Amino acid sequence: MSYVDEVIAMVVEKNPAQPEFHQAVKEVLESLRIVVEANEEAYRRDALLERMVTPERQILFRVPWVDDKGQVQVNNAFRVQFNSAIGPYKGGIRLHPSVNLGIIKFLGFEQVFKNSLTGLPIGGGKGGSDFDPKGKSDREIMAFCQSFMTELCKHIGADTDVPAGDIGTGAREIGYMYGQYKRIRNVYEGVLTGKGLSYGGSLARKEATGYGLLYFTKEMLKANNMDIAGQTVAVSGSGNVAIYAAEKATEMGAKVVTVSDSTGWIYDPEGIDIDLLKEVKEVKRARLTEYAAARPSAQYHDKKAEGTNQWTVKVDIALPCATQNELLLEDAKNLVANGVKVVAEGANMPTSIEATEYFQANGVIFAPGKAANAGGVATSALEMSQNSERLHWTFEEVDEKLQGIMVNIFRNLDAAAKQYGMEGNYVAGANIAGFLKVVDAMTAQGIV
Ligand code: NDP
Ligand code: 2IT
Repeated sequence: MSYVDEVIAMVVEKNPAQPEFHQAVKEVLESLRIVVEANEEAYRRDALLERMVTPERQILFRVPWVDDKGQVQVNNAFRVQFNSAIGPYKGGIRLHPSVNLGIIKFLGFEQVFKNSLTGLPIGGGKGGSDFDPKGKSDREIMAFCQSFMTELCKHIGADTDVPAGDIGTGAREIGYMYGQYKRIRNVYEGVLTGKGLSYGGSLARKEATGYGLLYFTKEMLKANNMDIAGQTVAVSGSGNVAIYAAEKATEMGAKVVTVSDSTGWIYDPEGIDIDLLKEVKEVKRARLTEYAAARPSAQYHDKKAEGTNQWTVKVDIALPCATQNELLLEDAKNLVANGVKVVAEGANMPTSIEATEYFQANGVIFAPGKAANAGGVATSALEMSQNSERLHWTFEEVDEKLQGIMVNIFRNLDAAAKQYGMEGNYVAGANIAGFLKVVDAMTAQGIV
């Protein structure tokens, strides 16, 4: 058996019931075959792949909190500190009822390569809890966040591990967590990113993942003699990433005709009204039915009742921005049949391996999330820099740096794909480029 196959088999055997983690490891290692084969002897001796797929540290804890009825609730929480070869652990905190250790490990593993691709000094980690923020009062959210941080604060720090937002964790949750960290540790430091602007947050961090996705896509299209202006776009999700992806795509002259949430999706042939979407999602925290009610051109589709989703619409570009495995083979077939030309992942691993292969086999330009959505964590690293020098940069300064970073990421993975004889395979290019830097640092630092 090849070294890659041995390690994939080992991961499946040693990490039972963690299908998302298996999937992420398979996707990465499969595309590293050529690099691993060229260095097999040294990598085997150093157990390099075994160390790459095994988190440096995993912290599992309970989070007890009191709900508004006086009932004590208990949630499971995780922080997986995956790899610190190139910098302090860095990655978001996901609050969603589906969260389990396998999901946090898949996200932490992806984050290692993503953070490497940014070119900035950040290692990879991820955290979260099966707490469901939906329908909770502000006081309940605060109670959970404070209890969560009461334990987590023992394991993180501005030079150790710097969490941020992800699904279910936005500015409100980061604020409550930051307050509790400061209270217990008695230090005012950049231990979290995505903070509010009044207490150390960075301008453009909120917009960064969605904007970065479009800066990356624009550069990728340029290399393929295409442009974003004039294209029709399907976005999935209607959270932080989706909103700012839709906003930047619209600014660049595209027409975004769909957004979605976990229960339904909107088809708006006039183009999504970004201000209305923000009002519904960011201010009212309401469902997309409210968007449809306020917008005559919009049609609301219930996913369960109709058995459809936004990937059935005819578009040129698809931007999955909600969650993992939200774009499956069947969806890929629908999109290809409708003439899709480009798919760029705003979410982490939204496309299944089979769907990705189908796109690649059918000439669709495909950008993996670990490259295309790296603008969020890259801007988090810029927030860390500003906190360290105790200064604030202007929106334009941060946005300009973000554009430079996204263009560089594309150029690096494009070059890596070409160097290894896989021109146009941006999945392989991203995995190889991200991997090589981490390997170099791990090798230099000895067996740790
Ligand atoms: P938000 O919580 O702001 O929004 C998530 C959106 O996805 C919501 O519209 C939500 O619908 C939908 N969604 C979540 N879970 C599911 C599910 N199981 N099935 C269907 N729809 C779902 O999260 P973000 O926008 O921050 O994150 C979206 C994706 O982008 C995630 O994969 C995240 O890991 C990734 N990402 C985020 C970054 C960031 O900076 N925030 C950076 C890089 C990647 P509903 O409200 O109904 O639950
Ligand atoms: O998946 C991701 O890159 C994020 N959720 C952002 C992480 C960060 O540290 O900003």
